[in-house]
Order: sequence, then C-alpha cells, then structure tokens
Amino acid sequence: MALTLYSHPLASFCQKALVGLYELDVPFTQRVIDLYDPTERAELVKLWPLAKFPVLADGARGVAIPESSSVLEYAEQHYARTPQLFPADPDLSRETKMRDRFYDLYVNTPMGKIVTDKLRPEGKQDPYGVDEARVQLDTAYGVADAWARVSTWAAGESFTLADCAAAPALFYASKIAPFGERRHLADYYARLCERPSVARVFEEAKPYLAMFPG
Ligand SMILES: N[C@@H](CCC(=O)N[C@@H](CS)C(=O)NCC(=O)O)C(=O)O
Repeated sequence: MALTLYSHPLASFCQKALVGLYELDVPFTQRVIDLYDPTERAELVKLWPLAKFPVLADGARGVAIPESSSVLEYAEQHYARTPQLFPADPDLSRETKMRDRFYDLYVNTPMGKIVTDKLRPEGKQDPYGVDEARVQLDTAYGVADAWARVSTWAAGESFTLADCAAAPALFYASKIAPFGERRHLADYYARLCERPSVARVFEEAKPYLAMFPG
C-alpha cells in the first residue's frame, strides 16, 4: 500500500481527513504542502487542478482522490478492515452524509469566510459577507445543539464521517464564535476533543496554530 495524503496540519478539511484516517487505522504518509511555495503548490495542482487539499494519492491503484468526504469513503472502501465511518443502514447512511454536508457547508465554510476575511488586503474586506457568515454560523450552532441534545455523536450513537467533519469545523469556529448557551453543543465538542483521533490531530496542529488569524 502506498497512500499519501497531501495536506497541511492546520487546514480544517485536511484535519477532517486525518481524523478519519486515524479512526480507520489506515497507514499513510503525510505530504505537508505549503500552498505559498510555488513548487509544492504545483505538486498539488498536478493531482487536483483546483489546488485544494486534502488529496489522497494511492500509488498502488494509480488514483488521486480529492474532497475530504471522498477521501474517507475511498479509504474505508479499499483499506479499512471494517466499515466504520459510513453506516450500512440506509437511513443512518443518508443522515450521516447530510450531517457531514451540514458541518462542511454551514459551520466550516462560514468559519472560513470569517477567518480569511482577516487575511485580505486592506480595503478588500467583505464586512457584509462576514456578517452573513456569522448569522449562518449562529443558526448552525442552534441546529447542532438540538442534535447534540439527543445524540452522543453527530449522527447517532457511533462516531462517523459527520464527526470527522464536525471536529475541525467546531475547533476553529469556537475560537471566533463561542458556543455561549449552547450547552449540548459544548458537551458534544468536549466529547470530540477527548476522542483519541481528534486529540491527535489537534496536537499535530499545535506547532502551526500561531499562523491561525482568528
Ligand atoms: N470541499 C473540499 C474543501 C477543501 C478546501 O477548501 N481545503 C482548503 C484547506 S482547509 C484549501 O485547500 N484551501 C486553499 C485555497 O483555497 O487556496 C473538501 O472537503 O476537501
């Protein structure tokens, strides 16, 4: 097996893939890509012209898989000993995929909008877009809080793909928009932080955290 994950320890979607790969206990090599380095960026672009990571390259099968959810689906299908992140039950499977989308699109994405606005050149900020993102994030917190009131994990009683998405999204989101009165969400986040795969990913990000503009 020759799996290589093109990623960066600080990048939230890469952290999602890392949590899942650690959960699955799939051996892989991490190729850390500095997107500001033209040579390293070109290496990623060769695999995925959109220059987004994570990308999982499988030398044995000659494929490169972009998109964090697809990376984990591929790893589970081809290399996991038992299905873990993708429930077999059709209803639970659909719910897991929906909640994975939810954490990517309504927590991670607005969080990214708020954070990256700080990196824009002077005069190029988008305060209206940031306000919209803050409203969306707050609404999403309400939804996640209601889910966490009745479920141990993001989509039921087992740790799934949706938790891989939730962990880094909530990690960064909580730094720029605290959970406040959302007690169930805060408890869920605390459970995530105690999960060994998540704790490992957050620990690996620590040396880079000074670069986080939030
Ligand atoms: N939908 C993609 C999102 C990937 C993504 O946006 N990754 C970020 C890092 S967290 C990235 O590559 N950013 C670099 C850029 O946008 O230039 C996924 O799930 O993998």
